[in-house]
Amino acid sequence: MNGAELLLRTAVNAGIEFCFANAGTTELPLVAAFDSVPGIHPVMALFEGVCTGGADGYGRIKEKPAMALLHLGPGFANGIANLHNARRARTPVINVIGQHTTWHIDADAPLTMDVESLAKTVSAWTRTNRSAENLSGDFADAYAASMSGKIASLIVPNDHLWAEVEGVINAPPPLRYDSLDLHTIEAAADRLRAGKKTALMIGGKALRGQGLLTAGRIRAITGCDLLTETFPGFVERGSGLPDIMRVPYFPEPALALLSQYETIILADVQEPVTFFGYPGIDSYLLKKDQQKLSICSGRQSIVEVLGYLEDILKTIIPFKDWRQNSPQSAKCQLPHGALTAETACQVLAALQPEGAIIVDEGITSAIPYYPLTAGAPPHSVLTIAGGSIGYGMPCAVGAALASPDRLVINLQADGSAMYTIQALWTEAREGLNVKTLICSNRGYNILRVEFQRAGIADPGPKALSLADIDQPRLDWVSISSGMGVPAKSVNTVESLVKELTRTLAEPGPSLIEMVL
Ligand SMILES: Cc1ncc(C[n+]2csc(CCOP(=O)(O)OP(=O)(O)O)c2C)c(N)n1
Repeated sequence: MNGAELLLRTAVNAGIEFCFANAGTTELPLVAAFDSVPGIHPVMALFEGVCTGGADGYGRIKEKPAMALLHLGPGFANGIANLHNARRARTPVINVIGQHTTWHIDADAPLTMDVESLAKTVSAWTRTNRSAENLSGDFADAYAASMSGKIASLIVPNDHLWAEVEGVINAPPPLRYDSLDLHTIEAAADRLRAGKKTALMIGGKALRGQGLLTAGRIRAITGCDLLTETFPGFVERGSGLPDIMRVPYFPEPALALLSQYETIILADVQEPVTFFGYPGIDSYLLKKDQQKLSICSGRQSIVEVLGYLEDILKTIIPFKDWRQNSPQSAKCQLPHGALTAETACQVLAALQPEGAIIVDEGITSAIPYYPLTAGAPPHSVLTIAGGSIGYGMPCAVGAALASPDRLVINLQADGSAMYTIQALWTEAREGLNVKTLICSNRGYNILRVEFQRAGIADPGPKALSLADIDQPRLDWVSISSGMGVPAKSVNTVESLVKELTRTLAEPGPSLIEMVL
């Protein structure tokens, strides 16, 4: 076997199922090895941002890594923006980056660049492989590093991939958490039972499964509010599940929400800060006179932390049925009137089926969506964790591959869609169950909003030309069908209801342009 086969065997053994790939000459041995080593499905993407965004979407659903196969520094560079989102979403991802043959690097050939430095900007773990024999150990280490919600980048020289090796398959060690900080959790329990207005702000694995249910019970016991970040990587939501408020994007409503609390308990989330530095507004949204307690470092298990907190509280405060505080099934009603961002979100909230995965990159058009779905059938929501646009289209690809029996609905702003539009081609090629709803406001609406916030009531024509994407108008039906995904354009609520109802019942990808 050669080094590439050793690497892939290690990956299969660790549980890797998919490799989102855009390969070149340096990765050729790995490309060839997909046929000699069964077990990994290579997924071709026509731009590296789709590879990395796809791996992000997969990892958010599965809580384990997919591989992204990228070509030297330039290929990796094309994938960085979505690795940034993955890093912020704390998604496990393994990048395998082909490097020039070792003896060729000094020649400074055209594609040569400092891949390690580049990789380190987004990767918690970066290593350049030193010998073919080490490829298995290196991959196992990368896998282990990724499993704590990190990006791991393994740079593999081409000659090591071709080299013949004996090869022992290394297995990644299991994930180990640090022990809990019992003292701080007990202090948090004291604050929660003090009867003062308290928010428990949760992140990471507290937004799904057992962690989420425990948080819901803590709320029922103590009456605290449950919050999370503005853009959580993954949150389970819907009837029977605790409704988690997201800290609003703009600082004024964020401050209005957060200033109500005497105490904020941070459970596997960063202290909330404003998205940008706005003149006259502090970057930190919590004030000095507010108590803040961080009860979980990124290296502890948030599920165990919340479990311990619940155990303390249960012994002090009589247990109530926590479900009484959870939203009952209350589907959004279908709207009437013109097709706007508001009514489009209402249509989606009314029609989305149980188990749907909603990828939200609707930017300003999706603002009305989240509050409409607390009582919707249980579903999952993925958001733009790092604020780097172009995440939605590929994230939907990865989510669909991760869960072929669930429907993925991508609520997608038009400007952001164009960053990684090649994802449609991968959807068609793989026959993915992704329904893309394009919020076609034909501009970068966020810039108009920010102009207003900056006090520029009347931006000049050159400024407006940088916020307008209407000239020429994007022909979504042609773009989509040109990449193999059938598409329709709608401009009324009634036609959206009809089209969405029809396409949700059919397998395979489709796109609806919602002219807003
Ligand atoms: C990689 C990256 N480039 C640029 C930006 C700045 N930016 C934020 S939103 C946006 C455009 C949004 O337009 P669209 O996706 O159509 O959504 P809308 O504002 O119209 O709702 C831009 C350019 C960014 N956040 N990330």
